[in-house]
Amino acid sequence: MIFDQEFETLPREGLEAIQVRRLRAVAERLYHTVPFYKKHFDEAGVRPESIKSLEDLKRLPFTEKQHLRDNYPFGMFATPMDQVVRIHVSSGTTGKPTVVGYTKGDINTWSELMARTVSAAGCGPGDIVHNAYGYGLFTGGLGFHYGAERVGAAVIPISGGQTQRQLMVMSDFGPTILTCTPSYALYLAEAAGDAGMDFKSFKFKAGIFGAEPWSEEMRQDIEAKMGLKAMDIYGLSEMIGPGVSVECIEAQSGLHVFEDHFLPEIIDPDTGENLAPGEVGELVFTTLTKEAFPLIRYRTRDITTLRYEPCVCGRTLARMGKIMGRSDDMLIIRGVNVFPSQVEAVLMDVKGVEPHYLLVVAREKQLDTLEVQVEVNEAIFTDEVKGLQSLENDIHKRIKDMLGVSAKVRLVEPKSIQRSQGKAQRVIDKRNL
Ligand code: DLL
Repeated sequence: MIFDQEFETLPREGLEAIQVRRLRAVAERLYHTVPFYKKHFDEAGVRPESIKSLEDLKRLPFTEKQHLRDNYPFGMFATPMDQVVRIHVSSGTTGKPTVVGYTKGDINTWSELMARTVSAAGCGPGDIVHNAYGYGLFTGGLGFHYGAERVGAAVIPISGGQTQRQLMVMSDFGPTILTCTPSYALYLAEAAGDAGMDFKSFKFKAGIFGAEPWSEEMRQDIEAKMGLKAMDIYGLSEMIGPGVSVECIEAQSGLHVFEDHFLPEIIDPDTGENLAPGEVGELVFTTLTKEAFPLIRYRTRDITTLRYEPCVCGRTLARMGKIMGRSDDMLIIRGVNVFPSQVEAVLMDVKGVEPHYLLVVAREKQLDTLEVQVEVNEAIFTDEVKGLQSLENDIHKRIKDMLGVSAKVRLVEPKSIQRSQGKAQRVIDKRNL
């Protein structure tokens, strides 16, 4: 279902004309309202009035996470505080969080974008949305809440945690759409099994999963175990939260970027040069309609691709690939670049292995070591030592062949790796880099 028929299917020339107009307006507004941007533009020697085409975007300087830190908490806001009606933060793990603000208009835009998002997964009036993204400072819970209400669906604002209660609600209320992180979805499925329930007997038709990386192989596993269509959704607090891009249920092939609000680019993370469609690099976004917290060429650190062919669903919006990882959580192990999602893809292809794993990176005698801990199912775990040994060897070989690194593989007992109710932690890096 396409929520916004006009804007999601605009011919590209029409879309680009809107983008240029909005780009120039936001650059001008930031230049005059946010001291950081005035200085930043002046130092780069660009005047916002000189923006005449999308090509001119390249001349604008990047905004980095550090700039947001330097202006903590409200220094990047482009409206006075009496216009701000909501504050969220990004889910950083260390130090002070990044603070983001919304005007009434921003909340309205966000609700529209989330309405587009849930519609893309087939959610409309009559659906019941079991929303297990965290409510609070995290953008996930409230973002989905407003979008689901906007399309006329009924929302169960259950938030994360209290897994047993979640199962009771799922079984008694019959929700049709599940929204949570992919790792929490798997945990819910597992907990249902433990409680003697068959997750597939619930009424879910689709799940909208995101906020953390997950591989195509993980999708297949989730769909098979949970009996629903598993859709990928991407977003980040600095843009708006969830509601930046989403897959459509028709193709499940790339995430449609809501380009009339967020202008995407892919750059080489080392040189900052723009890359061609299809090339792998870092995603950069410019907000085109945000009022309280607009950003120009914000470096997300997320690694993916962009392509522009129209989709079978009818949307003309560019599609980004699944996020392969972040440039800052890419592991460099003995000089080889490894994304945790690549290891995940290898593991998920092995029979008997469960989608719960942990990568432990350390350094011994100046050499990096990678240990891959992965759970196996009960049947395999109770097998003889010989069977386990040969499975370990098999995984070791696959990782070596696919990624070019030697990993120590440790098969661990079912349910021994910590489950997450929000974003999963997959990597422990013990090196002091
Ligand atoms: O995670 C917003 C969100 C909520 C997205 C609910 C989707 C669903 P932050 O806490 O600011 O915002 O974290 C943003 O999470 O830069 C990516 O690194 C990662 N991320 C988000 N979605 C995906 C995804 C929310 N589908 C950061 N695949 C982003 C991979 C994702 N990584």
